[in-house]
Amino acid sequence: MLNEKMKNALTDQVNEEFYSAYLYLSMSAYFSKIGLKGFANWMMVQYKEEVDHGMKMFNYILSRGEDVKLHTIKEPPTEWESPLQVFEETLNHEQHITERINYLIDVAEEVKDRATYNFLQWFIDEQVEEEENDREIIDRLKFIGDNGNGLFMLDRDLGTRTYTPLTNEEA
Ligand code: OFO
Repeated sequence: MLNEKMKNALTDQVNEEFYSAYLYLSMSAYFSKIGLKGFANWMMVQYKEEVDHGMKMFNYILSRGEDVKLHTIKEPPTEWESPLQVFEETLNHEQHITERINYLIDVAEEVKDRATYNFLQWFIDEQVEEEENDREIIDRLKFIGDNGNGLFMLDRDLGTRTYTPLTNEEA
């Protein structure tokens, strides 16, 4: 059993995570279209990780004996002006998700739900890592500026990112 407010907040977060997945899938399509295959790969890995986040949240609600009413996922944007703009938007979005996770923790504390409080710690660590990754890529893109060679090298680096599924304990 979950407190009603807690359950609703977690269910909204399932939607937020699947929207994140959609957003990054759309960004992956944008990068493919402009010929940056490595950037497209990076965003495709990000998409898969967000699906894992959504499923982790979904499975947790079920594990507490609740049903899950899924909401409509809103449509993501499809066009950006530059790779830098994409990653600035990605960082903004992750900062929004961090605020959401902090809100969920506030609710868990308010309703004295220790299990959910513990469950959310994984997401806190994940958010630190995600924001750091985005900042690093933004810094590199700013350093590169209009240098085509630099962009080519970054594209090659981002193309090496691989998806690692969550372990059984994490999922
Ligand atoms: Fe990007 O961490 Fe989930 O949303």
